[in-house]
Amino acid sequence: MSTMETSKDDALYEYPFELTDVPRLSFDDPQANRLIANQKPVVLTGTNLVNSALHWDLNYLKDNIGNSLFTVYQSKNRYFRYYEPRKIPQHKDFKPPTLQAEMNFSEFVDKLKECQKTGIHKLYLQQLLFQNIGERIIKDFISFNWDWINQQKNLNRWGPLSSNLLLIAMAGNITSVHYDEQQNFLAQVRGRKRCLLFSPEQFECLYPYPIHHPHDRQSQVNLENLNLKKFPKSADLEGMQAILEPGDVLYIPVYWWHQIESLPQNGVTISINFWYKVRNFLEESITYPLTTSQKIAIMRNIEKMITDALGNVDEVGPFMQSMVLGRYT
Ligand code: QVQ
Ligand code: ZN
Repeated sequence: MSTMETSKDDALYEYPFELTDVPRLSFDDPQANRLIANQKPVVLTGTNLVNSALHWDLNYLKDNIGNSLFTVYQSKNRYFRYYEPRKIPQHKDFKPPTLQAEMNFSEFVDKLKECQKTGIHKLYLQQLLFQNIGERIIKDFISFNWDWINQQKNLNRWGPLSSNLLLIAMAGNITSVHYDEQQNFLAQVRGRKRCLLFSPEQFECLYPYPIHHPHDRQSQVNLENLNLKKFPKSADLEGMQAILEPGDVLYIPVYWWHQIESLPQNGVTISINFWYKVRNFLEESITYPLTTSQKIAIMRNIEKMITDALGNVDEVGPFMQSMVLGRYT
């Protein structure tokens, strides 16, 4: 068994590509801070970041989180691939892979019990924290280790905290592989999560959807069923993996691809993420060679500009092909 697997992980799906372990270091290990400074993934132990939430479970949250509405995604299978509703009008044939509903927490708990019994649907509660939630939860939230995480933000010259997402998943849920444009500390509160990470350099192996597509930033590749005919370069994938336990904090660097699976166990998994904006690198003095992240940011800007200039998403592909086929290929 690799160092990653423990007896309870016998059933971990074996991917057909290499997965090295994400380093797991104490938060006060200088190597941990070096990895974060170099935008490399690391699992941090001992941060106490969300220790004040480690007692959270469904009953406690139901009794204390208040009556506000929560966004809950429902999927017919275990996959939750994020999509942007505002980009759907440009893609008439797009079928949202999940249904999105708003409900209060006790409705969510009831629906969860029903889904766990029937096994027909999977649910995923994903709600930005701090929209008039109960004061017990606010007390727990205020007790997060903000000193440590603010120090990380300042040390690494990140932008402001943009949001905290409360994530409550059923066992088996998979958030499909994608990248975000923000720095992220993913804190595990309850249950265990298997996180796969791929560096931004693997961009060509993961075939992201076009920027104007509702699945912008999401990979077209199904890691559990590679289609080498359609996506031949996915054969060259090389990733990292981390199994998060309660109290662990995974640093997911901006533009790093990640797929998150809630491991089988009794009950739900609970996580809280901390997304930080990154400074616009164009405001910084640019040094060469450019980093891959900077090149991805440039590609995104060019794709947006072409899409806006053409005013028709169907023309973007042919336009870019005419620019490069036979000239740069
Ligand atoms: C999960 C992020 C992770 C979460 C779903 C969206 C979150 C994410 O499944 O743990 O924090 O960047 O992708
Ligand atoms: Zn993400």
